[in-house]
Amino acid sequence: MNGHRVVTLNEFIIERQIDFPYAKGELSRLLSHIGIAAKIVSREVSKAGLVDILGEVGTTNVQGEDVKQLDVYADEVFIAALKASAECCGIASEENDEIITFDTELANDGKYVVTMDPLDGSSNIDVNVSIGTIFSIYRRISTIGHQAKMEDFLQEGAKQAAAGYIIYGSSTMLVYTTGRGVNGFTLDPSIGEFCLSHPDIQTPVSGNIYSINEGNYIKFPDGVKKYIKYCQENDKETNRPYSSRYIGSLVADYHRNMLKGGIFIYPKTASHLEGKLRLLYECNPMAFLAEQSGGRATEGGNQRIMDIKPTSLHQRVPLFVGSRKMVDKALEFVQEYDEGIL
Ligand code: P6P
Repeated sequence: MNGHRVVTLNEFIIERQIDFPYAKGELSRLLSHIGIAAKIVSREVSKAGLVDILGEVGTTNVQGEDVKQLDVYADEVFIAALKASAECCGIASEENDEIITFDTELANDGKYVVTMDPLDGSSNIDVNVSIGTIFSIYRRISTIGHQAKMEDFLQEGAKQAAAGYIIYGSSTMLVYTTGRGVNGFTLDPSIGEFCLSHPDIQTPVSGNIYSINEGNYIKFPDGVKKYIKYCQENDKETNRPYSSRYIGSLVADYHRNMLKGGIFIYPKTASHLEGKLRLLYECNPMAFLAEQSGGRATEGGNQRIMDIKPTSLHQRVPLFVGSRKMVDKALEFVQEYDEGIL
């Protein structure tokens, strides 16, 4: 270590609590419990390649434990940690059709609700590609002392109290914002702590990476097709075309573009007018992180992702997110060629 003090996630959360003069530590406790769940899931994800030894899903492994699908396992771990925090009164999870409430006195007094995708991109587990947990935290608007209600979860993304993701990759990182910038923490397995490794992350205002599933090219609106062709021409500043980088795991594609500069697009198509990604636990958290690190996130027009009023838990919206100048340029093509169609 180069002599700098190692700042752990919990130390950072406590130190930053002064940013919120009225904070009584509830959000801090909630974030710390998310960190605990992340360590547990990280341990299991790192063993995923050993499932053959540990036993196939649906069987019992050498320890006599039931082997679960990792995304079901992650869902259970995060739900248990959020319940243990006693600060969360309800959860909307990609793995559950309906909202989850705990209906205990302790939980019903919780001031926050959480939306999450416990293991996004889990289809990539078998090929050892980075996957992630994505979460948003909102202050409840229903009456404290009672169970969480649907209205608590259908708030605009602009109402997020916090958002972040854990990326289970070459290392495990937790990246989050509470509206005071974006900070990244890398898990040091030797001490079992997330340590501040990427303070005050800034998305480069431009870049030369574009991320989109070009396998859907023929179904894209003309404006998106034109933007892809624009990326493939020589960039005037660098005199070379952009690079296409698409992992198929939102957290991994977003994380790379946030650090290096780039744009991620999952647009509407002729067959999926709403796109594929979920507003509550994929697009809103990424949009909060993007805006807090100097980037931009819209649904393909001038409407911010975070201004969309949700109407259902699992609704999908198109997503254009990343370096501000790149999103602006993509929207120029959309406005020129797609206004009013599709
Ligand atoms: P496609 C993973 O299934 C996911 O929800 C995101 O993580 C990812 O960005 C997207 O879907 C990939 O979708 O249609 O390109 O395979």
